[in-house]
Amino acid sequence: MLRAGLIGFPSTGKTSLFQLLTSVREASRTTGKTEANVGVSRVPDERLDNLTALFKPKKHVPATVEFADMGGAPGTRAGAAALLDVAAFRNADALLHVVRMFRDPAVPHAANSVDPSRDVRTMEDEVILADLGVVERRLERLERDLRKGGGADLKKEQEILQQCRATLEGGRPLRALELGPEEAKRLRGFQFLSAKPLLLVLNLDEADLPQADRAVQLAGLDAFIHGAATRAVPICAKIELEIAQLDDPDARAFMADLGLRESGLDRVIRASYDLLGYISFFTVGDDECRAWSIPRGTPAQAAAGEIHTDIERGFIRAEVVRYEHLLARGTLAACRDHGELRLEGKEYVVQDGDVINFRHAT
Ligand SMILES: Nc1nc2c(ncn2[C@@H]2O[C@H](COP(=O)(O)OP(=O)(O)OP(=O)(O)O)[C@@H](O)[C@H]2O)c(=O)[nH]1
Ligand SMILES: [Mg+2]
Repeated sequence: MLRAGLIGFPSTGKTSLFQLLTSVREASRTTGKTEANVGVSRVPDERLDNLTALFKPKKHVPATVEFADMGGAPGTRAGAAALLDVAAFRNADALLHVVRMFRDPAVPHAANSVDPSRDVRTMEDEVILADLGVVERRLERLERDLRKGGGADLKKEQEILQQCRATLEGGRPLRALELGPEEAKRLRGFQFLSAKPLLLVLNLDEADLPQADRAVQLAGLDAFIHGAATRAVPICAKIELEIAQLDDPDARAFMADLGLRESGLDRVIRASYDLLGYISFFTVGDDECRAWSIPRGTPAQAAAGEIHTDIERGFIRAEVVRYEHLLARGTLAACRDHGELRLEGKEYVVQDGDVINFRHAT
């Protein structure tokens, strides 16, 4: 499952957003210790809804994203160095930086003024500094070990970390580094925060909602989001809270009044999913219709492992049909009759929207 950590300065709306995204109303407050509250959201997917309408299965299982919000006392431990102590953040696949754009004078701002581009830059610097600390400690250690006569492997690690240090000292995040697969693999173990893809969640003022499409420009972040693995998505947590309290038809009417096509939460979840380059494939049947998440470029056999390691191990072949074809024909048999059901081997690269039945030995 895909994991995202919510970071941000105090009172920017992290916990509000977390509760909205995960429907965890009462976040557990652990005092003293650094712990994160973790919750799960469903990835909205119209395709799965349509497949469910077609198969009328007993169960319908959407893809999910896990979100982590910093627990503990509100307004404390927002700094990036603190996040390094918390496994849920170190292990995250992506960081979601909740950026305050709402102006409400009733909610004090940690820096006494609302300035999204300053906050984004400051957080980036903190994240870079936290990683630099990790790099420097490791480099010192490596130098000692190399003096005692370490091998070529340590030397290689030193070279990569020196490259990281130069990048970080230049004020650039590690996600900006272009690494080969070998180097990327070596760095993965360090779980650097600045290497994680970054989604800026711009928490708009209600009054700015009509200009949501221009949120990035309003925030002065055009240049920033051109960085590698960096995106932005606008939302208004306050409005979303109001929508969440309405029944479905009322919520839709309210959204239409505001000119919103989809809920901001759906946008945040989808943007996280896109940022990470994840795609979905589907399994269908009378028992269950289900969406599975995999990184783009995953071969069929590895995709089978997402369902069960036994299916991966005993993989024979994948029966694949495009979602669009299945929806148009109505049944798998009709797709087969029209030559739209393909048999693929283990190297087949699974495509977004594939409906797959894995044949496997037991
Ligand atoms: N006006 C307005 N207030 C908001 C919005 N989002 C959050 N708030 C308010 O801001 C305050 C802080 O919200 P939280 O969600 O607790 O913020 P947080 O980032 O988790 O704060 P800490 O955990 O204390 O750092 C609460 O009183 C919220 O009701 C918004 O979009 N507009
Ligand atoms: Mg909070």
